[in-house]
Amino acid sequence: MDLAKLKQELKKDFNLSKSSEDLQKLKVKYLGKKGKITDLSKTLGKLDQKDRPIVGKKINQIKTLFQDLVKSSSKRIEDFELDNEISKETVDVSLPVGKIFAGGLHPITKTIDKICSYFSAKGYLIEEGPEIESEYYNFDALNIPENHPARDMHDTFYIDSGKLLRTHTSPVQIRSIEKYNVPLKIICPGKVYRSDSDPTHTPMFHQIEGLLIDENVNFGNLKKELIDFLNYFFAKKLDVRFRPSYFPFTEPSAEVDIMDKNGWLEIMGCGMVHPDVLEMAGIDSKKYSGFAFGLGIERMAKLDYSIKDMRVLFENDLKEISGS
Ligand code: 2NL
Repeated sequence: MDLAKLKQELKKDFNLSKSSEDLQKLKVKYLGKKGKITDLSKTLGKLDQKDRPIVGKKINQIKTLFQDLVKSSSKRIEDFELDNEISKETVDVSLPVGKIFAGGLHPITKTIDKICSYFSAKGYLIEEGPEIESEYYNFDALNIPENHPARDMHDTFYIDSGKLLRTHTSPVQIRSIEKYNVPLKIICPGKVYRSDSDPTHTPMFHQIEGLLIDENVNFGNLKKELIDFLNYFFAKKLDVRFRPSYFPFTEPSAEVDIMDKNGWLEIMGCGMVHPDVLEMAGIDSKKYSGFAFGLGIERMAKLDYSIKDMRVLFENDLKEISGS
């Protein structure tokens, strides 16, 4: 065996090795059971006694060379494999980013904020109250006595011993009259509950009611306040119509309609606070008068955000309600 040739072959093999597997194969090829260096070592025994140390030394040199080559190639291959791995994992920072969902407020929340901040800027106090109410605040104080058909109209959820889930936010207004006395300007947003549930009615929905009590408040003041608000809310000059209606707690009462592309659209209810309601709250109805109005938030949010189906507001599918 030509040792110089073997050395050359060894160096060439190592130069060509490209992976850890290649190195493993070389170990087998040269140092395995039938490896080339192993074979050489086996020939030692057949040599003349005097030649053995010389050839043995050369074989050892080749083994050392093999180890050195393994070391240097390992380093080269490791670097190469790492470079490969890194280049595969490269992130192209110039690519456009996908849509980012940063989260946002629910359309109902945004609509409440929009309406409350408008009235707040006009000096109305924003007032909230309990969702579990007594029959007194929800009905009696609002001129809706027991056995009055309006109680059935409201499809009330009763809890027990005279407690119920409020059917409107009006009880908050009665509580506020007791708390602040008059004159008074308040706006009351919140959840209300009625036990009807079908595609257009949910058992829980949101309402905002406004109440202004002072001396010499008249229906003209109410009309101006609501027309100004509606023009602000829809950001355009609207045709507004006040149509006679009935609520037990106001007299006279009216529904407010706006002209929509499909004709008149009922948008809120209002009226002059019934003198009996004022008197029950301890206010002199000869000295003071007031107006009140109420509107459904879901309806307003639906119009403001062009939501087709109101159920979207309750299903909380982020694709439907975020960014709207
Ligand atoms: C509607 C109609 C309305 C009121 C609410 C009210 C409150 C007090 C006294 C008198 Cl304390 N009135 N609230 C008045 C008229 C209409 O709401 O359609 N709401 C969705």
